[in-house]
Amino acid sequence: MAFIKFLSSATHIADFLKKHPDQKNEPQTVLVGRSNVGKSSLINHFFPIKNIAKTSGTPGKTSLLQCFSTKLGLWIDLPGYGFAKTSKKERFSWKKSAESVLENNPRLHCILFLLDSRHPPSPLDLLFHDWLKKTDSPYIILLTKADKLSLPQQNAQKQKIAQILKEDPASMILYSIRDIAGKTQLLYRLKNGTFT
Ligand SMILES: Nc1nc2c(ncn2[C@@H]2O[C@H](COP(=O)(O)OP(=O)(O)OP(=O)(O)O)[C@@H](O)[C@H]2O)c(=O)[nH]1
Ligand SMILES: [Mg+2]
Repeated sequence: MAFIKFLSSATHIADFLKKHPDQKNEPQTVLVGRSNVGKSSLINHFFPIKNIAKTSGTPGKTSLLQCFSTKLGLWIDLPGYGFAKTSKKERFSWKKSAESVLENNPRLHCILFLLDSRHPPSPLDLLFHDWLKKTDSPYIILLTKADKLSLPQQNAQKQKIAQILKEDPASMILYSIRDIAGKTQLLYRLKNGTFT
């Protein structure tokens, strides 16, 4: 699964497609989740080409839609939400960028919704999850940084988060950039189009 190329960043998906008309019909996979949850790291791990997506220990690293051409269509790294230092103006522009990709978008193939496996979903996570349900959007929940938990803890957290979200635990994938278990499951689900 190595092919990936960074194309450009944009504030709105329409601007991006104007600049890259050849990408107009590509199915779009969008990564969503709070700041620092591991979105950019997942891209680097899933398509292992010398850290193509910028990651950071400091939250708020990804600030625009980062668009990548991949073997599985267009992948879009959305800026993380819930970064404490974000101003009102920045939150508004996040909303605009997110809406441009997530709403009324016939090319949207799947939303990868990332949650930290160690913590219960935050109020903003819950809000976004409600939105996914309400809009009947195709999504996969990934529980990131699983390597920071023991195996029994991983399973306990999966059950607990599933209960909070009223999701089937079997539909959620534990993901770690330290091994390939999550990556294998995600690849299978994306190729087969099995979304929640
Ligand atoms: N141990 C471990 N660390 C991880 C994993 N995934 C991400 N991290 C670390 O978490 C930090 C944040 O990762 P990013 O990928 O930059 O997070 P992001 O969601 O893109 O953050 P924003 O761009 O701010 O929205 C980095 O220090 C990563 O190395 C994982 O599976 N295991
Ligand atoms: Mg990022």
